[in-house]
Amino acid sequence: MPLTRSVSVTSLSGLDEWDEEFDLEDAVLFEIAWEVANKVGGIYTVIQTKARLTSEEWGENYFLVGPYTESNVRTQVELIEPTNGVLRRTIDKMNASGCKVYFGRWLIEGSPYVVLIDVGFTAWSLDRWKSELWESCAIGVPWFDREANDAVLFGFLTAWLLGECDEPPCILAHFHEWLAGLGLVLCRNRRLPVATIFTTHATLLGRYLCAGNVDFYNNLSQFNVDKEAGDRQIYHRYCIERAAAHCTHVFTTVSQITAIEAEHLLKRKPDLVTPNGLNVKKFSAMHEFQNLHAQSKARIQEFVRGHFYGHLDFNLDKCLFFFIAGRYEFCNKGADIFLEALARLNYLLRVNHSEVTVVAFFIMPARTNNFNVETLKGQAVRKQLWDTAHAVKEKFGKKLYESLLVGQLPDVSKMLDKEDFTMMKRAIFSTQRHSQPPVCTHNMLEDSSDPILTCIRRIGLFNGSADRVKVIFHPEFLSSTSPLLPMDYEEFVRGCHLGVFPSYYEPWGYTPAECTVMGIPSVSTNLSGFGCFMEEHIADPSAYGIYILDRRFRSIDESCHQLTSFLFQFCQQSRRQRIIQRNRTERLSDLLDWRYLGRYYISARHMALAKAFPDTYSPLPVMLQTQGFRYPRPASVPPSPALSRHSSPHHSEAEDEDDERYDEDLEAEKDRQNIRQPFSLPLRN
Ligand code: U2F
Ligand code: UDP
Ligand code: G6P
Repeated sequence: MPLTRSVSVTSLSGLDEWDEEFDLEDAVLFEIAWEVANKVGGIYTVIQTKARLTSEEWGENYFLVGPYTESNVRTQVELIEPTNGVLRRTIDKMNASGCKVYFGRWLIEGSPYVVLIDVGFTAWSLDRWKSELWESCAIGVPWFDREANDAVLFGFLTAWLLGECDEPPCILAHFHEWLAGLGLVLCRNRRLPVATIFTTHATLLGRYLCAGNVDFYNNLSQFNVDKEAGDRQIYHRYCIERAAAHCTHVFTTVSQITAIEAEHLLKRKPDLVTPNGLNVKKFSAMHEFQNLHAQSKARIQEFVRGHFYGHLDFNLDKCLFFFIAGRYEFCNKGADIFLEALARLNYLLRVNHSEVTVVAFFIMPARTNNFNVETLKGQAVRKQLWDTAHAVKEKFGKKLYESLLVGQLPDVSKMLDKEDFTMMKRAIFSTQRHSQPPVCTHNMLEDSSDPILTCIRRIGLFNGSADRVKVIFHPEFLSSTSPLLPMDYEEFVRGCHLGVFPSYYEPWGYTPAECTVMGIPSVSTNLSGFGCFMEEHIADPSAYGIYILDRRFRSIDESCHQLTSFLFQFCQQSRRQRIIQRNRTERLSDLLDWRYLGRYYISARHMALAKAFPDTYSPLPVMLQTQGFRYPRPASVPPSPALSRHSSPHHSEAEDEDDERYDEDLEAEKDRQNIRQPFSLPLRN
């Protein structure tokens, strides 16, 4: 076991460097979550993207612990013999006592070791463990809550695993979310020599209360938490979550806003905020991400050509693609105010005779029974037109070639014959359509009560030809194998112009963060962890393509109004302004890279080790925990791109592109000369 590991952060352009040696003795780190090698929601993204950095730091002494599911293991995990002697003995012992515990490498960047526990295999112990839980912690779990039953099994099994690993002097166990939290409670209850961290990515009550149309943030301190949990039949889950938050040595949440929520709803103030990062991949060519935008946009344009066949009366070159994506929580994710703002934008673009058309995509999974015929037909018609054009082009080319071979210029009137015209006329006839292009790409099971469709019916955004805003609802996550829109989510995001995430409840919000590292501007809110984090770190976020909507101090109507003005401003930008803005957005990637944000996890780990093993460890100096960075206002242009002036009197779109690199270099140079303003992050309470 390596005795000392060093953390070296040296290549983050502009952000403070951190090159320290931390003495970790021979500590072992277990990170425990229900979403290890098991994609359910955002916690999977946290663990999967962080794995490389944590593996670099902890090497052979890092183990992720999660549930075993055959399908996940088949596609993501290479099962191997345990490499660590203590762990091998522990796993053998557990397996000899009627458990099924597997060991392997998770095939992601960093290839971390995983210990996967088959909770179903030990279901025979459920009743016994439930009574033990009742006797030791007074938490009673009802039989019908399957997820809570899994939490009990997983909790007892992880506590068993950690209790058996008795050889290394210092075990550090990091538990994520209530589903894994019971293991922590049991470790403490059994007084195991384990340093513990509990990270909550949202609170159970917060999620439930917000989904129920409660004025959440104005009443945070007034909720009768036990009653609210009881009314929603989640009292037992709430008890597990609250017990984990109180038992742990170090309690963390993903954002300041969730820290406040936790303080009120779980009654413990988090010790530290551990913001979520991403594994940022840098391209060797600076403008590579711009090229990728152009390529992906072309593929979205193809889809739009098919979808709007027969009604393609708008200029695709002046068409902007907006999108919202994520779990289908209509109000929590802000789909409600996005639709309202789109209706207002439609009006503004019309009365201002704008040439811009906006296509707004809603990518939110709902219950469907497959694609609808009209949508599939659109793509078939487009393909047929393409094939026809191609066939005519081939014949035309051949005749032209023959003519040139004999030294003659072709007689243009004879290049196309009657048959060609018939074929082309037939193709044009097939594009006739009497209905409007559909709003929804699938047959919805609950069409009449679906919140997005109901709202669209009310505001009347039916993809009419006079509408400058068109809507496409794709109620399924994207996939490169789809017959309709064969793109994976990342490609799709790259091809869009703006991500719109006006969430009301969003502890962090990976979707706008993902947009940022791909250089795509986005709208988030000051009620989302990401929005607040960016507001804190950037002097003028909107100049960097980070539009932060005020949903905290404004009414819904005012927020809609502000969102409409963001969208309208965005539509008024020239191509050059969009390109420059994308460059700026992409420059923020370093801030969201685990190589920068990983330090908060490091701090949390040291804090926990110092609390549990004070003779061996001391917490990191405060400076290291709070050092921060603030992006200055871009030096070269006024704050809002919509207001920025052209640097020469007139530009065509083509000239705009030529100027792009020059402008960007100039701006980067000015930024370099600008003094970085040091600041202190109030992340530590
Ligand atoms: C937070 O996201 P989560 O991943 O915690 O949120 P969900 O994915 O909605 O998970 C909440 C619960 O819903 C269940 C899942 C959890 O108990 O097991 N669930 C399910 O059963 N089936 C599904 O298809 C999806 C969920 C937070 F909300 C974000 O803002 C953060 O970005 C994220 C990462 O910190 O954590
Ligand atoms: N996402 C996806 N496919 C899609 C749309 C979204 O994989 O078609 C992913 C997206 O990349 C993001 C996650 O869904 O990582 C949503 O995470 P977020 O933190 O925004 O919300 P959560 O669902 O965790 O509350
Ligand atoms: C990228 C490409 C350019 C292209 C531009 C389109 O910057 O490198 O070649 O013209 O995207 O930008 P737009 O915002 O109009 O999609």
